[in-house]
Order: sequence, then structure tokens, then C-alpha cells
Amino acid sequence: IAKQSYSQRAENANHPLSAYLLRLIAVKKSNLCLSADVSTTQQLLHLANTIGPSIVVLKTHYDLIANWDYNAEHGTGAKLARLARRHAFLIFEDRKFGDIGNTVQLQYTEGTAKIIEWSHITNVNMIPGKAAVDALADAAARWRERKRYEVKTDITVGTPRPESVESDEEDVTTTPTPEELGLDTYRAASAGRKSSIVSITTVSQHFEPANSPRSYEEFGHESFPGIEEPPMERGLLILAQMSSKGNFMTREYTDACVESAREHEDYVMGFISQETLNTEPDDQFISMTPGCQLPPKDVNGDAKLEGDGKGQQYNTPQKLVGQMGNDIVIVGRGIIKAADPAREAERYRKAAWEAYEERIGS
Ligand code: UP6
Repeated sequence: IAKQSYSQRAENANHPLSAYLLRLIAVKKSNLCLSADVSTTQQLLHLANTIGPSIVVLKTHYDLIANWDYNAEHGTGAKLARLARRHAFLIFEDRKFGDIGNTVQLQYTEGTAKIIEWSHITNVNMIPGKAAVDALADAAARWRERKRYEVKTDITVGTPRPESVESDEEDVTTTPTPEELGLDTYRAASAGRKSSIVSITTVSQHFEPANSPRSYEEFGHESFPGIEEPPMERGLLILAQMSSKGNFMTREYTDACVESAREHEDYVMGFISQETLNTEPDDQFISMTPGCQLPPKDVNGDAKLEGDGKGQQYNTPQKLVGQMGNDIVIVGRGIIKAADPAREAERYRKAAWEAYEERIGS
């Protein structure tokens, strides 16, 4: 599998979001994820807008941001989602959930940030056990189901008139009743609405965040013509290995992460790891790898990379993608601390892409 191209991998991927991401990588010629570890929303959105064209994933730590706006419709998550659509990248909240199943479910879907609403991908620290993954998978499946029946703008209290119901789902042939829609969804949708217009639309093919109703067709993706909107799915990465010095992630723990991933192929996209963990012929997981830097421009490529003095260890894209078989490199300070982050991001993109081309022998 290490010799397969991203496009070939896209065709075999089990998870729709993985297939999308692998296609995006091939179209953008980028296997780069920016770790946007900044402290204000202004810095975050500026980075997303300027570096967006060079990356396929933008990784956030929303709890580093001092002025994160939690408003669901026009807050920071929604703004990021809009930039993700404009520049065609996925959002990955690096939340590293690590608690009992019930708590991680609530942290994922409720609370202030409502991560599941704006972040395509998140991750879990599986130290509490496989139940944490099961619980997140369950929450994502319920979210997905709810979105299928998301009620667009207008809805009346009462049974909708059949002729005003639009549906682009083949299996939905009859008008959904409030009961079928789910009472919670129905109540939420009808709360505060006084109109008597009936219009229920099942959103099936595309996920359209409420604040960014424009499709790619209208919006125009001149830069990436082969790219459509991402599927309405959520994905998980399991933290299987870490980049930090002296971490406690043993082989046994890593193997259990792979086992859990195989149990949830429709939700787990892959791993945060330092090497590819695809060992069985059927494994189609994506490995995303932090702890990545390039030596400064004027230093020769073999120069030894320094850590950050706080336990972080760095490797080059050549090593991580070329030798260790990882798919996407995650770069934070290497890019954001540069004098010209957009240019530096391009330098990382090229290096990681060349490492991939060398690996597959093209
Ligand atoms: N990260 C690691 N190592 C891991 C897992 N996650 O560094 O094993 C995350 C950090 C940070 C980013 O939380 O957001 O990746 C790395 O940033 P850096 O490139 O600035 O070191």
C-alpha cells in the first residue's frame, strides 16, 4: 500500500471522508496539514485564508484561542467551515478526547464548542479503552442521521403538504411526519417560527452549513476543478503513537488502536502515528504525522533537527513520508513562526509531495 498513489487509495478507501481527502490530496498535490496553534480568532482565520490553498487539512486546538466565538451560525467554527469550503480543505479539531464513553460523547456534541458541528475530523486518546471510540462512533452515527433529516429554513406545525416536500434521496418517497423526523429535530426547527409555509427538505447528498449555503458550483473552485464538497460524514483519528520524547504509548497500546480502527471502518479514518499502521492487506487507514520540520532554507538537508526543548521531537517530510510511509505531515511552528508563513507552507508542501513521489516511484 505504501507504493500506491493517493488516487488509487481513494478508490479503495472504506470511509467516504477518507476517499474525499485522498482525492483532495491528489488534486491539490498537497499532503500537508497546518497545525494552526495560535491564540486569537483573527490569527486563526487569517492563517486559514492565506495558507488554505497549500493544505488539505487545517488542524485546530480551539481551546488555545482566547476569543473563540461559540455562536453556531456565525461564530469561529462556522467561519472556519466557510474558509474550508473556499480553499478546499478539511478541518481537524485535535481534541484528543480521553475520558469515559459518556463524557466524550457529550464533549464531542454538546457543551460550548459543539465540535462535531464544524470539524470534519477529530481524534481520541485511547488510553481509557476502546469504549471511548465506540461512544464517539455512536455519537457520529446519530449526528449523521439527524443531518439526513435536517429541516431547512421553513416548517409548519402540522403535517406537511406532500407537494411542498423536496427530496433528493431516492429511498425517501413519502412525506416525513414529525414523528419520523424525530421530535427533537422537529421541535427545534419549529420553535419560534410563526409561518404556515410547509417546506421540509431532507439534506442528503451534501452537508451545507447553515451559514454557507453556496455550493461549489456557484462559488466556483477554479483552482481545484475536480473537487466537490466533502461528504456529510464525520471521521476519527486514533492517537496511536506520539512524537513526544519518552511517551508511554507502547506497541501493545498501538496494536489495540489498530484493532479498534478495524472495528469501526466506517468512522475511523486512520491514526495520528509516526509510521503507517496498515499491516493487513485490507487496511486502508490514513496516517497523519506531527513532529515535522524542515531544516532552515540555507542549511543542507541532512542537518540534525533540534526539538523544541519541551519534549517535541522533529523529523523531516523525507523521513516521515518517504521512509516511514505516513500520508500527511502535520506542521505547526515550522510554518507559523516563519517570516512569510504562506511561502514556508509552500516549501513544506513541495518537500512532503516530493517525498511521496519518491516513495511511490513516480
Ligand atoms: N501533536 C504533536 N505530537 C503528537 C500529537 N499531536 O505534536 O504526537 C500536535 C501538537 C501540536 C502539533 O498538539 O498542535 O501537533 C505540533 O506542532 P509543532 O509542529 O509546532 O510542533
